Amino acid sequence: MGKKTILSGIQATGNLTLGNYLGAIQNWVKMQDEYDCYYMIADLHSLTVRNDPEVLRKRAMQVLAIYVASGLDPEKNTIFLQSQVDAHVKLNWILNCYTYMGELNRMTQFKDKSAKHADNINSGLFTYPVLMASDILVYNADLVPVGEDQRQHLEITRDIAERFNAIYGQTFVIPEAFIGEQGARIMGLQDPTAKMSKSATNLNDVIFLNDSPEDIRKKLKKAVTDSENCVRYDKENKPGVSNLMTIYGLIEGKSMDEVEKEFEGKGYGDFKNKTAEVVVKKLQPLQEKYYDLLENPEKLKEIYESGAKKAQKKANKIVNEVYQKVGLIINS
Ligand code: ATP
Ligand code: LTN
Repeated sequence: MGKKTILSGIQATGNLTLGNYLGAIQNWVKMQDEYDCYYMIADLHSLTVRNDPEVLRKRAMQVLAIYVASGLDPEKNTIFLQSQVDAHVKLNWILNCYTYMGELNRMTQFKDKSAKHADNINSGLFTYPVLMASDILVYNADLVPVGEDQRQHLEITRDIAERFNAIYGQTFVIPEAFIGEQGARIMGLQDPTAKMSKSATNLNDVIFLNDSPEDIRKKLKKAVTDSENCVRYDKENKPGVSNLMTIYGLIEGKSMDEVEKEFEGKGYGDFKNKTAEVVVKKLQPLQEKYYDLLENPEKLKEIYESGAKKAQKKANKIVNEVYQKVGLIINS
């Protein structure tokens, strides 16, 4: 049997964060040998909020450089820009006609984003999950590695695929979310009850992957904790400390019990310093590669161009099959 297929992506809406890395990219890197992996930059999804065109193009290249600098090998994985593979948009239209308004109305990300962008509640924001479903189904992906916040979008994807299959016969693989246990939700450093997000307004809430060591130390020093001064995992009552423990544990490959033991009898000062050191150590080599790649736009171009070609091949097959099934006429 061939390798199973994986697809995932990240929007180019800002600098990537430690949440993106620990919740998504780190898992992708682990999967690249075992699976046939498609990793895209979700630049079309980025258009659901307003962007400066030049900034969006720059951000897309930054996301690509982060993918590669994090250890995704462009030879082993198909790495591409969503907008360069037309099949996504073609399938998107079809699937729009198999998705109900009521289903989309229940999406919590739509509610959150409409509250954040009250002046621009566009229909792209509303139908965002249908494009995401198209991204996944157009490769017949078996697994989709994402953070916890994307679970609902995976569920609607499965519902759409099942609905289509029920009408037209077996067409789509029903994909499963792959959500790592611990890194599924890295929280903000200032507000540990909300997820760390690249579009956050309070910069102290977020560690960006390209933050300098000084900034990382400063931000972690300021991170909200509690008055107990005891490194103990308790998400409900100690969300700040538990979040830092998660970050520490994920980077060091340690369980929460092990982290508790390591810092027994030590205060938050020590714990924060140590956490800052492991984050800096993890990000330093990544940043070096990242800046090297950004200075080499030709190399980046080579990666996304050959990625798009490979992706297009697979995606076109599935779109043609869908066109045929719904009654469209395909040019031979
Ligand atoms: P935005 O703030 O623009 O909505 P974001 O930081 O949430 O962006 P996305 O592009 O929506 O990033 O997400 C990319 C991937 O990173 C998804 O798989 C998402 O689940 C994951 N991810 C994002 N933030 C976190 C987080 N704080 N913890 C764990 N995973 C995360
Ligand atoms: N909505 C996702 C980004 C995304 C995605 C996808 C993730 C767009 N298309 C397909 C997995 C599979 C997010 O993380 N905000």
